Amino acid sequence: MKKIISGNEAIALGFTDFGGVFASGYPGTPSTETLEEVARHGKVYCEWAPNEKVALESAIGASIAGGRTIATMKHVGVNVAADALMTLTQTGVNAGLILMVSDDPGMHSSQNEQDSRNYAKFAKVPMLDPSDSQEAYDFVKAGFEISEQFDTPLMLRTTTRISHAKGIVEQQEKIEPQIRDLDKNVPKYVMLPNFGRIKHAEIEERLLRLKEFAETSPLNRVELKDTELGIITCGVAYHHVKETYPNASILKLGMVHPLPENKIREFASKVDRLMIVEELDGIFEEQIRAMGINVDVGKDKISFCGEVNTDIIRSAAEDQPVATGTAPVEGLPQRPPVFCPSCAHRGLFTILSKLKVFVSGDIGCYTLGALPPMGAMHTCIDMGASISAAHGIAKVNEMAGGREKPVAVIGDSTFFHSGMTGLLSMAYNTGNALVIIMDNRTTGMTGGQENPGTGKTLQGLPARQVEIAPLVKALGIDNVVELDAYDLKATEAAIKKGLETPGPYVLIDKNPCILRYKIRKPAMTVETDKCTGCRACLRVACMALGLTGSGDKQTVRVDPNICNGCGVCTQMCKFDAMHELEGANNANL
Ligand SMILES: Cc1ncc(C[n+]2csc(CCOP(=O)(O)OP(=O)(O)O)c2C)c(N)n1
Repeated sequence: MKKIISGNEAIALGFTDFGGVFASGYPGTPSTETLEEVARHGKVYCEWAPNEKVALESAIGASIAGGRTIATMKHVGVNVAADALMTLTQTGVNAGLILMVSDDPGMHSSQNEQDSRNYAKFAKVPMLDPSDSQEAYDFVKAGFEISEQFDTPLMLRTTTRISHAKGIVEQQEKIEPQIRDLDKNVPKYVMLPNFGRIKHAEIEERLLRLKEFAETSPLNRVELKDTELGIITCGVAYHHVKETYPNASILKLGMVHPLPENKIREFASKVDRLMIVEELDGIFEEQIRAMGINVDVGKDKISFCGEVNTDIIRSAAEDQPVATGTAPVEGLPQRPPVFCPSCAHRGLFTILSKLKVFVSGDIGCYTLGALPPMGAMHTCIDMGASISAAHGIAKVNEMAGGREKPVAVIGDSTFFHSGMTGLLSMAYNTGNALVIIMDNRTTGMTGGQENPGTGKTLQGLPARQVEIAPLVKALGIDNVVELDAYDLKATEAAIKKGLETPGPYVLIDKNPCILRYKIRKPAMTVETDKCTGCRACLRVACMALGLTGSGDKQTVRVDPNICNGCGVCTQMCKFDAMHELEGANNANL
C-alpha cells in the first residue's frame, strides 16, 4: 500500500509496522508528530515522558525487557538524555532500540543548531540519516535489525525538511511484535568500572564491525554518472544536490556513522573533483580529509550555519560568491511574533515590562515576552534554566548589594521537565528569587501536548493530574501563592509582594491555554469618541488591536474576529473606552 506522509509519520508507521512495542519521547519541533502518530495508530503503547532523559531510560528498560522500542526527541533533547546514551552505548540492548533525533538546521524553531551526527561519533553508535519519507520508513526496519545484530542503540536522525515534508511511502510486509526474554545479565547492564572496562573494549570492536557493514550496506549508495564532479552527501542535501547537478556522480550516505572508508576512497578515485555537501558541521569532511583524501569543495565554501539549497551548492561548486537568498520586500511593516489573543502570558509580561525587573526566562510560548514592545525577558538558555540562573543571579546580586531580587518565569511543562531541580536547589541553598510558574495545563509551544499536569496520557487515557503548588511546597518553598495573570492590578501587587518578601517566593498562574482548551470569550470593542489615541492599550502587544483613522484622529480599533475578550487591553485604558462588544460570540474563532 502507498501513502503520502511526512518523515515523522513514516517513522511512526515504521515503528508500528516493524514490531515496535514501546515508544517514549518528549515533544520538540521538528520531532513531535512522530509519537502523536504512534498514539493515533492506537494499538502500540506510547507515552510522553517528562523529559528526554526519562524517555530514553524508559526505552532502555523496554529493550532490556525484550520489546523493540523508540525514544523520540529534538536535537537539544539529546543533551538532556546524553548521560543515559553515553553508558547505553556500553551496555548495548536486548530488543532493538532506536533513538530518533530531529535536527533543525536554520533554526526554524530552536535555540541552537547543533548537529546530532556529533553524538553518534561521540557515543560510537551507528546513525542513519534518511533523505525522504520512504527512507525514514525503511530505515526504522534497518535500524532495528542493526541494533539487534550489533547489540547497540541506533540513532535515527532527521532534519526539519525530512520530518515535515511529505512523500510517497510504500509499506513493506509487517513484522509482528515479539517480546524476547527479560535480559537478566549483571556484567552487561551493571556498569561498574570492572564491567565497564570490558564493555569499552567491546564497543571499539563493534565500531570496526559496523564500519565493515557500512562498506557493503545498500544504505550507502554510489550513483556513478559524469565523473567530472563527484559529491558525497546525505539527508535532504542529497535532493538539493540532485536538483543542482542531475548528471554528477553521487555517493549518498544513508548510514552517516561510522563511515565506509573504502567505499569513499574508491568513489573519490573515480571522480575528477570531490565535493562534500553536508548541512551544519563538516563531519564527513573532517573524517574524509583525515583519511588523506583530497576534498576540492567543502566547508571552505559551504557555511556551517543554516540549511543548504541549490543556489548555495552551485555557487560553492562553481566558486562564485555565495548566494544569500531572497532579499525581503522593502517597505513591508515589521510584525514580530506575539502572544495569541487572550493568552494569559500577556497580562504577566505587561506587568513585568512595567516593573522593569530582571527576568530570567525559559523556553516556551512565554519566551515571546522578550520581544518588543514587552522586552521583559533577559535570559533564555535551555529548558529549566530560568530558575537555576535566577538563583545564581540572586547570589551575585547579594554580593554586589543594592540590586533587586530577580524573577524567573517558567511554564508547567518546562517546570516538570527540569525546573523542579533548580527550585530544589534554591530552597536548599537559601536562595532569593521570585519564581512565576505559568501553569497553562499544557505544553503550549510545541502544539499543546499532554504533560503530568493535564490529567491525560498521550494515548488519551485518564492520568494522575499532578498539582504544582503541593509539589513546590514539598521541594522546600514556604511562600507559594496563586495568581490570576488576567487581572493586571492583582498581578502587579502579587509580584511586588514576592519581590519584597525575602527568600524564595513562588507565584502560580493557573489560567489554561486558550488554544489548547478552545476557550471562547466575547470580543471587545472601542468607543471611538472616548478613545484619545493614547495607545496605552497597544503596549499589551495584541494582534487584535490596530489603528483606524488618520492624523490626530487616529484611534484604536479591535478586530472582533481575532479578539478573544480577555480584557487585558481594557485594563490599560484610562478613558473607559473599551468594553465588551454587544452580541459578540466569536463564531469565527
Ligand atoms: C531539551 C528541550 N526539549 C524540548 C524542547 C522543545 N520545547 C520548547 S518549549 C517546550 C515546552 C513549553 O511548554 P511550557 O513550559 O508548558 O510552556 P508554554 O509553551 O505552554 O507556555 C518544549 C517542549 C526544547 N526547546 N528543549
